[in-house]
Amino acid sequence: MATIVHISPLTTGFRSIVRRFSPGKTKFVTACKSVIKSSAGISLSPEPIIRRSGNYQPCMWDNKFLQSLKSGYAGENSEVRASELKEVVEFKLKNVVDPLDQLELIDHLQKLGVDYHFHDEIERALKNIYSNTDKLEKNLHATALRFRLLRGRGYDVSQEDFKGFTENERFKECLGEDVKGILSLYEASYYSIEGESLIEEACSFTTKILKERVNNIDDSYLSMQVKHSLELPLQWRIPRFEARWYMDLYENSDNIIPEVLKLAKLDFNIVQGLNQEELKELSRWWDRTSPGNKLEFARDRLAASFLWGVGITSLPQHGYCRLQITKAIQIISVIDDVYDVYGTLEELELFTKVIERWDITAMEELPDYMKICFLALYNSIHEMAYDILKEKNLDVLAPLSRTVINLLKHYLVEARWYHSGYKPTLDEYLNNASTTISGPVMAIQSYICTANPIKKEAMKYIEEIPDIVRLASEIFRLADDYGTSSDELARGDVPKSIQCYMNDTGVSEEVARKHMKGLMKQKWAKLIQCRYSKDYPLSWSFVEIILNLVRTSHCVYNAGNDGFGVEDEEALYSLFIEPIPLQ
Ligand code: LA6
Ligand code: MN
Ligand code: MN
Ligand code: MN
Ligand code: MN
Repeated sequence: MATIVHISPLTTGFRSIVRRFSPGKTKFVTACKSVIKSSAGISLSPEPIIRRSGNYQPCMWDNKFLQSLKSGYAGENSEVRASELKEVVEFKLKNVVDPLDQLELIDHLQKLGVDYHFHDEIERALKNIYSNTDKLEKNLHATALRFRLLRGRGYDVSQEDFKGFTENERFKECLGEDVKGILSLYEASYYSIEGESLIEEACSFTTKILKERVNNIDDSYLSMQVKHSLELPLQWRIPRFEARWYMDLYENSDNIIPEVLKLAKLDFNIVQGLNQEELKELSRWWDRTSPGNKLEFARDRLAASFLWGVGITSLPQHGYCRLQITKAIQIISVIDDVYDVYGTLEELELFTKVIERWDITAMEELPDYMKICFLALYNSIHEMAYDILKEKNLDVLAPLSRTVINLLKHYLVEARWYHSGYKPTLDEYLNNASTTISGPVMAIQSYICTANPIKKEAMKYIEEIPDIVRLASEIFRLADDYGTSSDELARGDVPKSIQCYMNDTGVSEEVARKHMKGLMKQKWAKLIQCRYSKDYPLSWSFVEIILNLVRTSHCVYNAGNDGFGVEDEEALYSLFIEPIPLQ
C-alpha cells in the first residue's frame, strides 16, 4: 500500500540553516531529519530527507525601518509648486514652434518620467507632427526621433522614412560622423516590427558603429548616452528606474529647460513619498503574513517585489495594482522556491493536487510548511477577488484562481523534469516556462487591478494567453534565465533556456547567451507587431503595462545576475528611500 508521507520540519524542531552565502560558489545542502509518519499518523523510523535551500540572504529592510519612513514631499506645498511648474511646461509644449524642438521636449519628458502629466498635450503635438511632416528637418536624428515617438504611440509610420538615408551609397561612410543620428536610429530600430528588413539592417549597423565609437566621442553628454543605450535600448527600459540618471545628464545638456528639470525632480520626490506609503502598507501586511523562520529556505523580498509593482505601473492612481502585484510576487516567489529547491517530488505532486482542488478542506493532507504556502496564496487571491467584487461589482474569482492554479501545474512539470533528469528542447522548455515565469498571472492581475470597468471579454482574452501575453512572457522568461540560470544550475534545477539551446545545438554558453539576446529582440519585434495591429479587446495603455513587465525583467536581469534574489540595495535605496536634493 502506498504510504502518504507527512514531512514536517517544524515538528522535529530541526531548523534549516541560513548563512550568508554566495550561490554558485559553494554548494550547500541541508539534510533535514524529519519524523516520517504513515497516513495513520504512526511514526516510522526517521529517515533523512535531503532538502536544499535557496541560501538567500535575509531581506535588507525590516518593518521597523520601513515604518520610520516619512517623506518631506507629501504636503500641499509640494503639490502647489508642482502645479506651477506643470503650467510652465505645458505652455512650452504648446508654444514650441519648431517640430524638432517639440519632439525633443517630448522625448525629455518621457525620459524624465513626467510625460504622464501631459498626456493630452503630447498626443496633440504628435498628431500635428504626424500630419505636417514637411515642416520637420530631414536629417537622420529628426527622422528617427519622429519615427520612434510616433510608433511608440501607435501611429502608422513606415520604415520607408529611412530609405533616403539607407539607400544612399555613401550612407555608412557619411553617417559614421553623425553619432547623434546613428544613436537615434539605433533607438528607433527597437521599435521595428517583424520583417522590416531595412530597420533590422540599420540596427546591426548602428550597433556596430556605436560599439566602435563608444570610447571615442568628444561630446561627453552624447558619450554617456551611447554607453547607456548600448547596455539597453530605451524601448527595453523603465523610465522611472532611469530618471535620476537622466536628470544628471539633462542638467548638463545644452538645451535644458530649467522648469522641466525642476518638475522632474520634485515629481520624483512626490511619487517616492507615495511609494513609501505603499511600501509601509505592504510591510505591515508582510509583517503579519510572513512565515518568518518557518520557510527559511525561501526568498524574503518585499522591497524587490515592490520594484516589480512600480515597474509595471508607476502612475499614482495605480497604487492598488502595485500592492497586489507586490503581494503576488512575494508569495509566488516563496512557492517557486518550494518547487525549485525545498520540496520533495512527492510533496510537490501532493501540493499540486491540493492546489488543483482549490479547496480549504483539501489542505489537511499537506505538511505544515505547505499549508502555510497554500493559505497565503489562497487568501491573497480571495482577498483580491473580494476587493474587486466590492469595488467594481464583478466576480473575478474563477478566472483569477484558474490562472494561478495553471502556474503551479506548470511548476510541477519543471519539478518532474528536474527530478527525472529530463532535458527538454528549447521549444519544449519555453512552451512550459513561458507560464512558469508568471507572465500570465501578472497580466490578468494587473488587468483586474487597473481596468475600470473590467471587461469580461478582455478577461477571457487574457486568460487564454493571446500572443501579446505569450510573447511578453517568453521574453520575460529569457531575460530571467539570462540573469538567474547560473545560480539555479549551481543549486540544481532543470536546464534553463540557455542550457536547452546548448543541448540542442552543442554551442558554448557564450554563444548561447548571445543567441538569447537575439531571440529576445526577435520576440520583441513580434510583440510590437501584435500591439500595433490593435486587434485586441485591450487598451493601448494596458498593453503598455504588459510591456512594462518585460522591461522590468530586462532592467533586473540584464547584467547577467539575479537582481531579484540578490537585492540591489543601491538601486532600491535611490528609488524608494532617498529623495533628490532640490536647490
Ligand atoms: C523569478 O524567480 C522571480 F523571483 C521574479 C521576481 C520574476 C517573477 C516571478 C515570480 C513571481 P526565479 P524561475 C516568482 O528566477 O524559477 O527563481 O521560474 O524563477 O526561474
Ligand atoms: Mn526559481
Ligand atoms: Mn521555478
Ligand atoms: Mn526549477
Ligand atoms: Mn529563474
